[in-house]
Amino acid sequence: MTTTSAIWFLIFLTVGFHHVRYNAITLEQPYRTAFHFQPPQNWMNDPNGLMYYNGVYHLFYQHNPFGPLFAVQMYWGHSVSHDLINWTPLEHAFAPTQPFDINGCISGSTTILPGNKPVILYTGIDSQNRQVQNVAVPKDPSDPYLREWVRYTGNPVINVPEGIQPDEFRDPTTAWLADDGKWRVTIGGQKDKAGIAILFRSEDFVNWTRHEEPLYEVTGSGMWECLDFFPVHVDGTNGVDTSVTNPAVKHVLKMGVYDYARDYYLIGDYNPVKEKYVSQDELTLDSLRYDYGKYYASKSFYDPVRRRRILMAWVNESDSDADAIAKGWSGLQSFPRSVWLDQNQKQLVQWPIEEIEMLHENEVSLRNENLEDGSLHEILGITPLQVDVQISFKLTNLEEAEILDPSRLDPQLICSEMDASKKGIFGPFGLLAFASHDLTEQTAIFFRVFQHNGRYIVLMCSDQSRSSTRKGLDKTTYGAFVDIDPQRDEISLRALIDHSIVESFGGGGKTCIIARVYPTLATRDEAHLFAFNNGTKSVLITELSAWSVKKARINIDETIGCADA
Ligand code: DQQ
Repeated sequence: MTTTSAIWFLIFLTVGFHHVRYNAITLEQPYRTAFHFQPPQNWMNDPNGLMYYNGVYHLFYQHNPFGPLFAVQMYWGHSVSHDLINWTPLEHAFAPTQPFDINGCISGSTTILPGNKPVILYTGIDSQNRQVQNVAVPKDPSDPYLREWVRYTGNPVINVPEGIQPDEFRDPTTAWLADDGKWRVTIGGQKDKAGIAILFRSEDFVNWTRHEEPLYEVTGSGMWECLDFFPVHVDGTNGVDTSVTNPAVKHVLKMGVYDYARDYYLIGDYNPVKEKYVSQDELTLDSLRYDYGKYYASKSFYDPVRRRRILMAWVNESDSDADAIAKGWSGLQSFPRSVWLDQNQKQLVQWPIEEIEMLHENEVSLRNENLEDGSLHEILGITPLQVDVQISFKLTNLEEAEILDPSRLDPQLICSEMDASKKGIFGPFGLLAFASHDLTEQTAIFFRVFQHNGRYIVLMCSDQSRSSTRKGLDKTTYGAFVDIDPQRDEISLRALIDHSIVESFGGGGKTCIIARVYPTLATRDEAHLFAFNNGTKSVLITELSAWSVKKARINIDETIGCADA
């Protein structure tokens, strides 16, 4: 390059860069979130390597630093936090620069080795497009933020195993230490259409041996990615460190089922001697999911500070690539949730971490208000675009509930056919988020109660069909049953509402649904939040509490337009 062309190239770079910045500053950003994690700009997908180390929480994430759309050559974004609420952006932990990851640094996990030594195991796409597993350690373990990571020169430490396609072997879990003093790690793949959790063991984290049999496999389920494997107490809500195996714990195996982009999980027992996992139930399309809305590639970690297991996941957009380009970003992380085994040992329960309370202000509350057929109760005194709301309903005379058609037991289908506008007997009742004053726009999160096989069954729906006047959005309605007895229990709903996301927890966190929505009328001062009942039977709001949620400091780049508090 001549000197003149080099100067022109520099000018072009500078002008080009400022042009991008200028757009970012002047763009309206009504859909950027206030308390859900997102990077300053561009594309983000899976959370990676969540961990707590020396007083600091770390969140790494799949990032395309060059634009708001997915790219194969992923980087590891890196942010740190003291409270899991406010996050400071750091330099990328990895860029695809080495022969063993030159075509992408994709998902992986952290493990804390004895002596408090963090190590990352991640998938790299190598120069021959093979998915291989690589190790990295902090350059300076005394740096409080672990800004720089050094990749082991002997990478890859695990090559594609025999019989596995080179592009079907990815996303190592956090490793666990077995009684024999050796590490175990499991990595997702598929073999002859069976989803498999391939198991490896190692003494030193560098030399890994494949166990002949997978930890678990399911014929016909297709490729598994982003596995997670962790113990949960059989009794109590405390979390358990990943290496714990004893009769007081059960094990959860979570698999990202690629063909459906869904995170399913199983509960079962792990036998470390036989190196086998035995689940209580079989994996089917109706199996348990962490979340029945837009939610994928989740990852959990054990937080020793509050002795809990925390879960986060990638929440994709529901708008188009063109919208992502206009916004300059794409992708959120779900709000961190504590996760534990339900008392009945049949499912997990999830709940927003209590640190959200540091963002609460303007509490409003209500008790014992009857909602008759067709009533709307506006929740005033909060900021409807940034709110944490909890509401509980009590129902009486349930024997009048509709009978569920036994030929239609698919909850998502029932929710989309019987959307919030279709009157029932008990339900729909719940919340209308992001509602315009005339209700043209509304995101309805609601319940219906049916009779089925001699008992009562509670359906939870998130209905996006009227969430925006805009066309070309994915407005899929989501639904799932909530395992509670409405004769005995109140029916509770909590919703974290944040500009373009509604994260809903039914039945105290037994059923969770995330929806992405992009209102055009229900924005800024024009948005409302209502409790509603559109069933012929009245329902009693026993308790309602709502808080405005202050804006957290999340990866703030002051040059970028952010959602208003
Ligand atoms: N995303 C990563 C992969 C993972 C997939 C690539 C799941 O490692 O399997 O960005 O969303």
